[in-house]
Amino acid sequence: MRKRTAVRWALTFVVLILLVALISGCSAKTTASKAPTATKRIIYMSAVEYKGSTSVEKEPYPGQPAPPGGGYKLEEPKDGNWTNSTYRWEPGNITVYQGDTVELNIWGVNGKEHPSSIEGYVSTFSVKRGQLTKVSFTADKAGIFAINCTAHVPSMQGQLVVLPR
Ligand SMILES: [Cu+2]
Repeated sequence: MRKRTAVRWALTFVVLILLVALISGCSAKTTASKAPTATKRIIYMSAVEYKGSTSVEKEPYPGQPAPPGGGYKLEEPKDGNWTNSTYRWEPGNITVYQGDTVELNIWGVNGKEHPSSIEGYVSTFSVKRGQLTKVSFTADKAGIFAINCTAHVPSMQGQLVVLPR
């Protein structure tokens, strides 16, 4: 009888130790997501115009005008075909760490000119068709910042994501 009680106590003790180990293991902070040291990030982007077209035979022309601002275009049918297009940054979102030095290299694929800015970082820059525009800055503030082209609103808005260090 005594032996059995001792075994029971020993088992209870082992279970308690395992529970404590499990709970402390779950609540331990993870260190895997630590930011790497500040670095120079060279990022390549493009100013692009996506286009789509079809025939009125396959799909009726939508009729309503495209939203204003120059970011969207909808052209009335010509010879039975109608087209639509939109301007975008490609990629639209870029991510860096706070403290990184950033060099954006932006190629103008379509659109004569894209007068632009990066909220909180770059007050003005311009991307022209067939030219590479370099935009450099130090990402000293964490947050999400709009990359805006004022000629193609609202679709040509990207986001600079600066992760806190
Ligand atoms: Cu634009």
